[in-house]
Amino acid sequence: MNNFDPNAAAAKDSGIFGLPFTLEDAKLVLLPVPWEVTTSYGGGTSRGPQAIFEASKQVDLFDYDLGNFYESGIAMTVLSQEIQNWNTKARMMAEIVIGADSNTPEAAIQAAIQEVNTYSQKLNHYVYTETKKFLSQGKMVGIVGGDHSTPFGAIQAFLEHYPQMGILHIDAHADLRDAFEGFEHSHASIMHNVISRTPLTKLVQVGIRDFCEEEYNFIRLHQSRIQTFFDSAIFEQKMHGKGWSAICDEIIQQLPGEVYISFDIDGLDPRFCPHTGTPVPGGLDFQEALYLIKKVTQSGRKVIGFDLNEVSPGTDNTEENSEWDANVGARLLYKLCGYTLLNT
Ligand SMILES: [Mn+2]
Repeated sequence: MNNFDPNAAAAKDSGIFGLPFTLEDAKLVLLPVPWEVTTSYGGGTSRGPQAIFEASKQVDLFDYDLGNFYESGIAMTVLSQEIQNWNTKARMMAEIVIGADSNTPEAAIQAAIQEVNTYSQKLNHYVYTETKKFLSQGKMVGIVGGDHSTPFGAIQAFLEHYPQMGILHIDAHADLRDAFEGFEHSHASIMHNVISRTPLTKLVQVGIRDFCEEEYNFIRLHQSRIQTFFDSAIFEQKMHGKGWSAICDEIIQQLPGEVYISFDIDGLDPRFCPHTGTPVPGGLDFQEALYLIKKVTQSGRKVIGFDLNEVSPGTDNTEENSEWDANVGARLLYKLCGYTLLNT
């Protein structure tokens, strides 16, 4: 922090948000996971962490709601080259499955699915181990995806540390599909995996507006553990004159005292994330999402950690293409850091 001027432009070799912290002196560690193996529609989310890192240098450090929380220290780990290599190899295998037609031998499809699943397990183990390491050091942790399959290992590690925690899941999709396209750890299956493979007791979903009947039935089957605030139900309440603040209170009431936030950027209105893999019309306004998170902390609950995923700079690398999504992502990430650091 010596010689650091929070009001100046970010130095060239600075860390995330232009900050000078090392992993050792940061209270909050961000783990980037450049991974998009199972995405089936628009691509680019594996480059999300790098794009957010670059855009983060433009974020003003002083925050209207949270003051100078950055002083507790925020640092991002170096992007793992090994994970990027796994991503490339597993993606090639996934494309065999996604692009399969009637001429593709069934054995080739099954072998490719098997290989993708093995890479996903390796990825989950990596994210679990890294998260566990930092939590054991007494640090807070945030995951920066990548697609929405990336936080599974982190959620496992958080649950070992905070067994009573609940998940606040902001997303356009329910993500409750069982092994979508045969991939056990598909981005569309993250919360199915959390419910079926971890002891999590409370999943509270907000903004959900794209799901299949099987997912709807899964929610009803697990209604003691899953509470879903569908986007169209939220909209209808608003049309009947109910304020967002009162709706937030109902959402928050479902959450336990310790809250992990799993934030898929496509939970927001697509104008905030036009290049995300699977945009859906409708969704939350940027300020509505922030207000919900603020109210979680005002209720006395603690945000203990988070993931931010599906931010994509697009695939054609033009500057106007890449900047906006990452700009929104970096600002959202900064707020998530701030509300998490309130606990320190
Ligand atoms: Mn999702």
